[in-house]
Amino acid sequence: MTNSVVISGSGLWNPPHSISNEELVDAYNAYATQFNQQNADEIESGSVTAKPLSSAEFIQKASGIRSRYCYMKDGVLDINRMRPAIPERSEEELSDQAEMAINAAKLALEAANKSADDIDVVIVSCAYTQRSYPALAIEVQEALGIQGFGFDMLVACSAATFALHRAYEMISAGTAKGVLVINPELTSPQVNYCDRDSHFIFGDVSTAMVVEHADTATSEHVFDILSTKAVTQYSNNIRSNFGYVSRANDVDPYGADKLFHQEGRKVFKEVCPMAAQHISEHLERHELTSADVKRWWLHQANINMNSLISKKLLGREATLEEAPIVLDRYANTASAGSIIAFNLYHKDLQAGDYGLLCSFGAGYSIGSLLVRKR
Ligand code: CO8
Repeated sequence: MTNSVVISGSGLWNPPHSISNEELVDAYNAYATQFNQQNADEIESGSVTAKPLSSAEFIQKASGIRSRYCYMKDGVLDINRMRPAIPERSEEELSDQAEMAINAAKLALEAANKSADDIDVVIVSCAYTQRSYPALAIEVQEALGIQGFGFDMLVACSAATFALHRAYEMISAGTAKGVLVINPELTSPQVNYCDRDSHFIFGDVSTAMVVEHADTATSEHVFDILSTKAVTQYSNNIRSNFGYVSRANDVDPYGADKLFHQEGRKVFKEVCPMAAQHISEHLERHELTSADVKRWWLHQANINMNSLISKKLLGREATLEEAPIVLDRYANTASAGSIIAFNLYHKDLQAGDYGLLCSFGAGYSIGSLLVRKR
């Protein structure tokens, strides 16, 4: 056996519902107007801050997002609810996130030409899991009939790349024969749809990848993982305080600070140079430069971030062919963004072409994989 580790297939599943900027802004503005009317006296006296109005033009210009998928549209656009209405499932039913995970996993297995017998590790890795235990990965493992083990990982926007790193290491070490890395990004329950600055950012989606030895790979599009690189640096600029301790803190477990919130400008300024430096250093390890990379599957948080990072790397704006953008249709899907870009834009690459997957986000966390088409 050679020591080569490959990505041999990927899967992408999106929910059937989508919400355009216009629909989202109409609902938010109706909610904000109602809030301002209902709190007119307090706003007048200065004890309550008026809700500012949102704008679809701003959203598209500031982020590049036009639309996002939503696991459950019901409730999000209801100005008296402003959160998805997801019915609770019984303990005997498949959980929502496991179902999302399985949908993407089946597509990845099919693309990789693999069955459950070829997999012995399942990693469910995403920004949130809907419960702490039993692990979603074990529920997915059971539903797919996989023998071996599974575990969940949380690394916010870098969950997918960091899990691929673990898969790469397990295959390299010979402790696994086939790893299924799945990212069921159910973000909508954590979005504060009452917050003008962040109500538009996220979408729901599920992605998956199969990682195995080159010697067992039989699919049409196989990518050698040449190396991985990760870095984290603590920052409070992207944060969610939701957690099991809230109950003991005697606070509202659904307050605004328990949902996603960020200092978007600071994130932009701090993360772009970090990501560009990280990628350059990763390429230098292989005596490569940015010009040698045919495809950039970058994290999809904001189109202006990707444009700035690619300018720092290439000295010019990357073309859409070089660095595909999917966030116009999918929005920020936490860790799934770069995997969606890979899934949709890898088949045209030729043998020997280099590609780079890179995530950047909360933590801060940055993760990259340098790959080469077989
Ligand atoms: N409509 C109209 N105006 C608005 C809106 C809106 N919706 N929102 C803000 N404005 C206003 C602001 O109030 C401001 O007005 P003023 O100048 O009067 O103060 C003006 O527009 C400009 O505001 P900003 O400076 O905030 O706008 P930016 O140009 O910076 O764009 C962005 C805001 C789009 C948020 C941008 O800063 C950005 O994308 N930054 C990077 C964010 C990022 O990458 N975050 C990553 C977070 S994701 C992650 O790590 C994973 C977390 C886990 C997943 C969570 C799932 C829920």
